[in-house]
Amino acid sequence: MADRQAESDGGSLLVVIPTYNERDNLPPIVRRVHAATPDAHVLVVDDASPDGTGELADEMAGADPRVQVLHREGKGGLGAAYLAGFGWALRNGYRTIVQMDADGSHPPESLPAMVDELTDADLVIGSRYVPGGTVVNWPKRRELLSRGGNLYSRLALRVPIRDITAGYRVFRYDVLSELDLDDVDSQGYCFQIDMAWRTVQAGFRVSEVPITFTEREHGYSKMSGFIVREALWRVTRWGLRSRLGSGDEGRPRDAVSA
Ligand SMILES: Nc1nc2c(ncn2[C@@H]2O[C@H](COP(=O)(O)OP(=O)(O)OP(=O)(O)O)[C@@H](O)[C@H]2O)c(=O)[nH]1
Ligand SMILES: [Mg+2]
Repeated sequence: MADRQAESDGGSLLVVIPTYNERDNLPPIVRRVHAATPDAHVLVVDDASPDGTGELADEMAGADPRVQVLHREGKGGLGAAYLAGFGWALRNGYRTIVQMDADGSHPPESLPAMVDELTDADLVIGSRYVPGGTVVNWPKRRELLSRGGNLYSRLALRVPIRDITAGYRVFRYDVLSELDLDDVDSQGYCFQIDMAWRTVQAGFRVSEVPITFTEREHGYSKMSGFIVREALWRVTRWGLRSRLGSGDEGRPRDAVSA
């Protein structure tokens, strides 16, 4: 893995954007991030995209000191890319770390509200399923699957998070530094559930802020039978383990707010 390890100039908010073939989407999303939060730094984590997204990111970094790039050798999956970005963020001392997809599904315009919410929380989730949140351009079948996955996770894990599979999040430094990130190997949607579950179990406060999630206009969905089965199996196992363990491994319900 080539890591440019550019030094942070003291900016405290880092937006981690993983990319795999996102040439068309990257410039507009970074522009929107800086329009919404001018002081934010952006870390693009590119897995040697065949379409040249990594080179484009380097050009953007050359033109704007707020943009930096972490190059990885090959496609390693979204979870691994985020974990690499989180490690980089911790090493560079960022206090607030955002995860945001490049495809425009996660509106940068909601970032100020999400960061504000961090005064009362340690992890803020940009949520489709709290009042005010919504999904644009999703087939009914996809929404049902997402809602079903969230309902199942909420019941199995007994955490009152409405959108635990959401990928738009703001973490405090303390959360990511306390969790054992080396131990996280979940893929796809399960990565999001895994991180939220670990955050809850470590006693941190989770809050949700409504967002408008817009499905990407170009490209194809990564949703597959494998991703669904992995999430179902792992969530079931975690839920059973917490029930059979101390009996109350989760935190008090009132610590999570929407
Ligand atoms: N670095 C890196 N980024 C990835 C990889 N896979 C996906 N991404 C990025 O992760 C973000 C989310 O991926 P998407 O393809 O949008 O996946 P999704 O949102 O789960 O599913 P759809 O939008 O429905 O396709 C995007 O910014 C992708 O470019 C990967 O293997 N490596
Ligand atoms: Mg997407």
